[in-house]
Amino acid sequence: ASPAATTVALIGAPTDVGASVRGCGMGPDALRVAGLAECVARMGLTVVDRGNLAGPATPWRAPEGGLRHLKEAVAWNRSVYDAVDAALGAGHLPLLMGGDHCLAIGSISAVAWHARRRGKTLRVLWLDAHTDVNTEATSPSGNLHGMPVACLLGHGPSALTGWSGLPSALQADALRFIGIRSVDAPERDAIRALGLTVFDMRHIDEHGMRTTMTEALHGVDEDTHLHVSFDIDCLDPDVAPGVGTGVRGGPGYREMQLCMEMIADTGRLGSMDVVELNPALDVRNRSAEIAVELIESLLGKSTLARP
Ligand code: 4U7
Ligand code: MN
Ligand code: MN
Ligand code: MN
Repeated sequence: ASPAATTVALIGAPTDVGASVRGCGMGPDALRVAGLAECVARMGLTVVDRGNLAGPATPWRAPEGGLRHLKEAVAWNRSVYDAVDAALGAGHLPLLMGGDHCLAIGSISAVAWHARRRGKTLRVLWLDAHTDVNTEATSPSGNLHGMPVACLLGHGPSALTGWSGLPSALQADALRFIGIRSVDAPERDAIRALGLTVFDMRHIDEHGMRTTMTEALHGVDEDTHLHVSFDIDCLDPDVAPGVGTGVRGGPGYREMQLCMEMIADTGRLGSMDVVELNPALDVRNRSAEIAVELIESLLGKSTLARP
């Protein structure tokens, strides 16, 4: 099935402001070099490349008040919010090319605002090795790429919450995590306290990706706006080595592709983030190429037409 829009807007946000390791600011160009625009066009969709957003350089300061680079992260997220908002306003499917995962705060806040205005129910699939639900009070690193989920749920620095026009862009029941295998102890408490639905690697091992995705997509219907936030470190690092915070034991290529194919089958994909790709750590742009292939599946590529 095709996504909900016929035009895909590529939005580059070349920053590593929220990350611990330098290099994911080169993500947008690595995805372009790997042929992302051509892949979207192959799927019969119109593609517009909005180029790269501008923003402050990463100063590599120490955390202040449990947060690193808050001011710079706010500036980047503001630009991302505006670009995603403009794409959705034009009826396009925004594809945010990160950059690190803190950019999902701006991206998903804009998506939440549009979904609410159009009377759509928002469902966010968070494909990641990590749950990213730390706050300045719990984060072991102070890095904002470990906090976007908390911010979107209304917990975190006030400068990064409430962007959707409501105290929280997301309600806990809108979120599904897939591929999780690294959760800090305070994040575990937050998951329980907030009632978050986490399909961790053990769940995928025991039930398989097919059952997992059937569960994660349960309730998605014609009134759903589906957002996919794809952290490249969700993949096993043997498959996609170009990430700053890789964790062994992730989904393989085929498993991840089935995940994408089942999302595509809903026909409800309305927006997405591709984040945390770090070309400085990649091998011959392999991780970017794999990301592009997976996006092709997400946009509806299938080997045989299915009923
Ligand atoms: B990513 C971490 F402590 N939890 O908060 C943290 F393990 O966007 C990692 O998922 C966060 O890549 C990873 O710093 C953020 C750490
Ligand atoms: Mn991650
Ligand atoms: Mn992440
Ligand atoms: Mn990471």
